[in-house]
Formats: sequence, structure tokens, C-alpha cells
Amino acid sequence: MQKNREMEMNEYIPSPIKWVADQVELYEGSGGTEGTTLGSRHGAWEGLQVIIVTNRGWKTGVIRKTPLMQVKDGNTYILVGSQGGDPKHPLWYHNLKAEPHVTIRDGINVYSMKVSEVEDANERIRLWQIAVKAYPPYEDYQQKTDRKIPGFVARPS
Ligand code: F42
Repeated sequence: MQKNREMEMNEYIPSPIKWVADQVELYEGSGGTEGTTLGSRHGAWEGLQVIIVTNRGWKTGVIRKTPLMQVKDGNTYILVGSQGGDPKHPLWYHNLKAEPHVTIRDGINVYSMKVSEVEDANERIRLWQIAVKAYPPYEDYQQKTDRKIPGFVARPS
């Protein structure tokens, strides 16, 4: 019984969004040598580097994998919950609030990291500028929504 429970907990459930699940499969399946950029469906931004955040679902306990833009500030990563400017935070936001220990794959490198939400107003402004420089559409996504787009800093743990 215990064994079954452990197996369930180690189950990876892919994103229900096909192009997202496909990117994770190619990126992870190649050990970080393929599928590492946004890709042609994103026009002018296609060459920008993407990272894969692996964490657990806070309700289900299963493994989730989320591609995000690579935004770096020194040896930390900034994770931006833009969700294309949707009115609601992405579900991974709630997962990371509940369980901040994640793994980040950036190309062939994999790091154990701990995330914390950016709360300080000045730090938020500083990091937002870095994020928009790395991926300008974040600015448009913020214009599209009333919610304040959340950001996490991921530090080596
Ligand atoms: N999204 C961003 O927000 N920012 C980015 O910089 C970004 C870049 C990016 C680059 C490439 C790419 O392929 C995708 C990119 N995305 C980016 C999209 C991102 O990868 C996610 O697809 C998007 O943010 C949506 O995340 P989501 O967590 O809301 O995904 C939903 C669709 C999802 O996967 N739902 C699953 C499901 O089965 O419904 C999982 C749900 C889940 O996490 N459940 C939790 C659990 O316990 O298992 C409970 C959650 C709760 O609170 O109910």
C-alpha cells in the first residue's frame, strides 16, 4: 500500500496544454539540448531561452513541469506568473506558494532551488525591469490584466 502511494507521488502529469506538454517532453527528453527556446509559434521571440521548473502539485502531490522564460539576476532566476495576461494567476503560482522547493533545468544544467515571492515594492520594480528586458511581452501582459503579475526569485538551495 505504502509502495503504491510512493509511486503515485512520483507520477509526472503533463500539462493539459499540448504545446506546453510537447515542449517539456522534447526539452527534458533530450537532456536539455533540444526544445530549449520559445519556438516558431512565438514569432520574433522564438529564439529566447526557456527553463523548466519541476515541482509538486500542492493538492495532488504529483510532479508538475512548467516551462517559463529564462530571466536571470546573477545566480538567481526570476519566475514570472504572466499567464499571457489572464485575469487569474497560473495554477503553478499556488503550487510554489505551498511548496517552494523546486528543480530548475536550464539547458543541460539542473539546479535544486528554493523560491520566494517578490514582495518588496522596490525589489519588484528592479526585477520587473530585468524581466521585461529579457521578454518584452510581459509588459503587454501586465497592461491586459488588473491583477499584479506575480514574480518569484529562485535561489540555489
Ligand atoms: N507562463 C508564464 O506564466 N510565464 C512564462 O514566462 C511562460 C513562459 C513559457 C515558455 C514556454 C512555454 O512552453 C510555456 C510558457 N508559459 C509561461 C506557460 C506555462 O508553462 C504554463 O503553461 C502556464 O503558466 C499555465 O500554468 P498552469 O499551472 O495554470 O497550467 C494549467 C493549464 C495546468 O497545467 N493545469 C494542470 C491541470 O491538470 O489542470 C495542473 C494543475 C495543478 O497544478 N494542480 C495543482 C495540484 O495540486 O496538482 C493544484 C492547483 C490548484 O491550486 O488548484
